[in-house]
Amino acid sequence: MGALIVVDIQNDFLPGGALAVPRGDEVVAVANSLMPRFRRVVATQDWHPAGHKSFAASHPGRSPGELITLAGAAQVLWPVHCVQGTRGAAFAAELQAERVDAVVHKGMDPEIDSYSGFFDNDHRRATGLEDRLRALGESELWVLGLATDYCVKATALDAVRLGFRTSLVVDGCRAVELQAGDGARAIAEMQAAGVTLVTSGELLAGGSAGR
Ligand code: VGL
Ligand code: ZN
Repeated sequence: MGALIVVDIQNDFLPGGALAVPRGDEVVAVANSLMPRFRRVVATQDWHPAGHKSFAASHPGRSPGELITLAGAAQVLWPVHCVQGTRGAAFAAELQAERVDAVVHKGMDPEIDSYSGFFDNDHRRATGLEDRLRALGESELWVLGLATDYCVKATALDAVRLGFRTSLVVDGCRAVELQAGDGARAIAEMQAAGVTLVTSGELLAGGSAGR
């Protein structure tokens, strides 16, 4: 039993995109190599309405990288990114999206951000990912994608909290790193929370990873 969760491998998070993750393009080949090895592949897409409150442009006088309070919590302001239906929100062209069994959208509520594939940032509203995985009978998850220090971290932390056996495919992730070291800190935090660290090489050598 096992499902691969492919987090936010979208054009806007690749080099040249609106919220480019350094070397974010390198995770595409890792995802492509692993997807055929899993019985189930679920991909998340950051899927914001125009004018989303996580965009600096939605707050006159604010710039990307600044912190504000949104829905009672600290919120980093981002460049406009992953607006529903735009090219920037589409999966990376090289991603073998035909291998994706289900797509879960997040970040649609204009008033609150959603880093996790499972819940909005206040944990009040679920995206449907948990229900989907439970309906499929999946209890063991492998997570990769973009970005390590935001959506990958939030997704993996929620997964362990929800009781899924959760592994992070470390070489299948890249970090934004607003502060140097954010990626390594995120990985340490996931590991401390009970996430197992693996590499794609280990999974591929194991033959039928996650089956
Ligand atoms: C993400 C910042 C804003 C991510 C999404 O996918 O990690 N980061 N929206
Ligand atoms: Zn976003």
